[in-house]
Amino acid sequence: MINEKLEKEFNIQINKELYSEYLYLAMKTYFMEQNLMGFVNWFDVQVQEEHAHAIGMFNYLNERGGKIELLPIDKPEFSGKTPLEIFEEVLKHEQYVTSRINAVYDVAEEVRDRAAMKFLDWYIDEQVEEEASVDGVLSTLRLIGDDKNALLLLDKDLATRVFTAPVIG
Ligand code: OFO
Repeated sequence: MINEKLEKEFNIQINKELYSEYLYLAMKTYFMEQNLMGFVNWFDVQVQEEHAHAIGMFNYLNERGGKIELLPIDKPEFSGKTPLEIFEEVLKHEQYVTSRINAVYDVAEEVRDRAAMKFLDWYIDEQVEEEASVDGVLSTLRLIGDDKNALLLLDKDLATRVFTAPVIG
């Protein structure tokens, strides 16, 4: 049976992952409007990844005998008006999610739940990858500046991103 405090943290984190899915779905609409279909693909993959992150936690909490409580998902908000500004927000969001995962881990450590700590290691590694992948796109967007042709080349590149269902835990 999972500790109650940790159960609460898992439920909050399931909600954060579902919010991430929602946020990236919202951001995708900006790129749909711009007809930047490679970026749209990038966000499609991101949406699927966030869903997998949420379900991974959902399944784990259930496996540990925890009570799943689905919390309300906030309306996704972003204010970026350019690809660069949007990716700056994506990076900020991923940094926030990293801090959230660390907070869940801290509670697992506090209640000495070694199995949960081991499970959360996957998410800690995943956040390193998430931040690096977003940072990569962001650096390219900074180099591109106002060059439309270079932006189209990046769009073409992002069209190649493929979703691979992760094996979590
Ligand atoms: Fe779930 O990694 Fe992004 O938010």
